Amino acid sequence: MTSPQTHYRICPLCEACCGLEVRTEGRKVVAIRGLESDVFSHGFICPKAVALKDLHEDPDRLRQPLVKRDGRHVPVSWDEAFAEIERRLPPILAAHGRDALALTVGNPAAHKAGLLLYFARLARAAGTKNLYSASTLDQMPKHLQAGLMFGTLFSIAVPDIVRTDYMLVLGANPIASNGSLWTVPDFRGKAKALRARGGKLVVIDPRRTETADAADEHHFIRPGTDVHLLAAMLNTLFAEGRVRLGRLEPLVAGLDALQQAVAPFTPERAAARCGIPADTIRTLARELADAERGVVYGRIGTCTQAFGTLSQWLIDALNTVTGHLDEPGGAMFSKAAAFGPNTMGPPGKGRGIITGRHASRVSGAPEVFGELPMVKLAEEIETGGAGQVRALITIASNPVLSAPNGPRLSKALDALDFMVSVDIYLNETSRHADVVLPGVSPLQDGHYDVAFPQMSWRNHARYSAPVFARDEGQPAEWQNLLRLTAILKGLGANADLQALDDELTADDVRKLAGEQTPAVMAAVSRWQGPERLVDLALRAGPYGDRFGLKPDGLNLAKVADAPGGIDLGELQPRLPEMLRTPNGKIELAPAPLLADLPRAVADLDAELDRSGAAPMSIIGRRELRSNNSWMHNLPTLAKGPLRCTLLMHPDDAQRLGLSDGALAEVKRAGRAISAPVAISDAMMRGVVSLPHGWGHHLDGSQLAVAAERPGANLNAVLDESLYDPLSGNAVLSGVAVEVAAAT
Ligand SMILES: Nc1nc2c(c(=O)[nH]1)N[C@H]1C(S)=C(S)[C@@H](COP(=O)(O)OP(=O)(O)OC[C@H]3O[C@@H](n4cnc5c(=O)[nH]c(N)nc54)[C@H](O)[C@@H]3O)O[C@H]1N2
Ligand SMILES: Nc1nc2c(c(=O)[nH]1)N[C@H]1C(S)=C(S)[C@@H](COP(=O)(O)OP(=O)(O)OC[C@H]3O[C@@H](n4cnc5c(=O)[nH]c(N)nc54)[C@H](O)[C@@H]3O)O[C@H]1N2
Ligand code: SF4
Ligand SMILES: [Mo]
Repeated sequence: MTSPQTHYRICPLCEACCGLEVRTEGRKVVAIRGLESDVFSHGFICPKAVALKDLHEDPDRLRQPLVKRDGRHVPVSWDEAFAEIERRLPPILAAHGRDALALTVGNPAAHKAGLLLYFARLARAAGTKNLYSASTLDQMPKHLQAGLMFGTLFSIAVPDIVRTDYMLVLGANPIASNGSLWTVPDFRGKAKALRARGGKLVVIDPRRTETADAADEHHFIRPGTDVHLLAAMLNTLFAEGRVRLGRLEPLVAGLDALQQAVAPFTPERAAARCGIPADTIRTLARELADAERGVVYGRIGTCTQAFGTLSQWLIDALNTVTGHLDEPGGAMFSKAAAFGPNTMGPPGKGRGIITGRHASRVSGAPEVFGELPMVKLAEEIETGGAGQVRALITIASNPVLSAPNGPRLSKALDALDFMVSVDIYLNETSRHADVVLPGVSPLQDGHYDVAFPQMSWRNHARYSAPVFARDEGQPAEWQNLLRLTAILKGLGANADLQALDDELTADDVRKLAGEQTPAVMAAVSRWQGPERLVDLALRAGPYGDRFGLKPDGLNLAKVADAPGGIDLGELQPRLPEMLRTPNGKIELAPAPLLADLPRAVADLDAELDRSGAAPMSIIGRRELRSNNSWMHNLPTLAKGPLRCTLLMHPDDAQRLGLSDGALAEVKRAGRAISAPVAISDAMMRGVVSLPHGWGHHLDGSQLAVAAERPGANLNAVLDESLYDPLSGNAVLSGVAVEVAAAT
């Protein structure tokens, strides 16, 4: 008998980053529950956490590399897999240049310190302009707006929910999603407390969501029109003399330009477009302005639309002109213990951001934070000529399901000369790969959240060590990325990885500590790989021990010795210290946003098709027991009612002759999917909702549980030609489709 043990693990499955207690006996997981003593999540979890056991034990989870031979994937040794990559990839780059290789990185990388930190190294070594990520299917508008207004991509203001009296939520459903670009475990509990102390929660969404049900008020909005609502709220505040900047007055640039910019957006004009009455728009503006402590928060519904970046801008413009930015109970900035770009360099001023340093080859879409839009990947593979993408490495990314027009991308992947997938499954995307390099189970991996403390409801530092040792011979994921880096640097598949890692880490340290490099390297030498980088970042960070100069400060050893983490206190006002804009001000009217605004003004007067045959508008949705495209193979989550259903208002169902459970066909541009209808008056009329991440019926995948109920791929009908030109973000919401009874 092996004795039971308990371990601490930060849940890697969504942005809430809950602290878990994992009980094991030998190599078996016997229980997973929320850790009550976690300083950040206090025991909260959702049903997905328990599925980590399923994930760990999933027989379909890859444990050995695969190489495609004669169209079939066969297991090979690690050395064979890397030898195959070395044999096939460098000649393509030698013949066609660095841009012939594209890299995509997906959502799980944000939850794996090893993947995130070593992807950066891989991308640098690749030296290609063709970098793509899930960010342009998700939150790029937010990063761009944060960069333009506050100076860095991670300067994201989050609601100080525990102290607010008024919260306006647009395009987010944190009760199902558990929050995004805002790390906030137990949103439901915190929202309940808000209301219990007399506060008010208002939700704007084309569906009356779980979050709307827990709110005081909900308003339907026509998908894709938040820009009009937000601009009209600002218009109201200016018209009624309610703008108050408070202590931010000397820090704000562009107030007059903002006032002029929103002038065309009267509540009456906006109402006609967005479907929310003018009086309601005025009331929302007044309530926000009158709230002692109030905040506006907008998430994916306001990002994945044609006016994504404009909407993010106007959200923080509202927070600023109502005096709620950087105030307790308003929209505040976290102060991360490590990796925070707004904690580095001299305080109060910086270089700001630059975009458009290069553009995509075929469409000329501008680079944003070094990335090109995921919607442009297929055409870069398909279109011949110098710079054509001929090889691809996907890292924890499944664009065949997650990007619009997945079928086109799927076909394009078949046309590549060579493809590598770093993934844990043989799925819709990795089935196209010539070589698949499996990652480890999260329980075999140490973890520190690199990204999420930049936007957390409370400051904290937490580390979780691996629960189990890796399987015999299985490298850590960062080691696989480092080995790919070695190949791309021309060092070969059998390079000395330790030496390469030391060299790359010393480069990082040199930038940070200059002459002190040897001393700093010695100080962090107790750790290896990503842990060494975390130790470095913590020690150099705003709470750090400065490598011994501040003995009371943080380092990774201290954080690791505190299971449940170290609390760093509630959010504190950080202006002007956190600004990194060139003029040291909050940019209320950044030039690129002003330049893009005429597009929204033109849309304000867009003719609404009110004829009976108007196409339906389709939006997505998230379900608590699912996560994007890759958790449908876990029995604990897969069981229960069918989740991939098409929600539709009863009037629309009647008009289209569809009854509950009937199969509907959804069509656009000659592509079609079908899904069972679920009739619900929670839908706005004219809008249907289907979750994304389904469609697990494709040949060559190895997902036995998911294939039993494959669902329909929403992205098979969405349109890669639709995107926000500023951020490159895909339009995934409010796309016009035809809906009819399936024949
Ligand atoms: N229509 C529509 N499309 C959407 C969205 C939407 O709302 N509507 N949402 C978008 C959003 S917000 C996002 S973030 C993207 C996500 O887009 P992606 O990141 O492309 O998709 P995921 O479904 O998260 O798939 C992650 C991949 O990582 C693999 N994986 C999981 N864990 C690990 C690991 O530990 N290591 C490795 N190496 N691989 C791992 C999985 O097997 C899977 O192949 O989807 C976007 N697509
Ligand atoms: N259970 C679960 N949790 C998840 C995920 C998951 O797939 N499942 N995915 C994770 C990921 S990668 C992310 S990015 C986050 C996202 O987290 P959230 O942003 O909270 O995502 P959603 O739950 O999709 O909520 C978006 C809401 O926007 C609404 N909406 C759609 N179009 C519009 C519009 O034009 N205007 C407005 N105002 N609203 C609109 C939708 O109806 C929906 O209710 O969730 C994360 N957490
Ligand atoms: S909400 Fe659920 S999936 Fe998200 S981190 Fe917490 S336990 Fe994990
Ligand atoms: Mo996402």
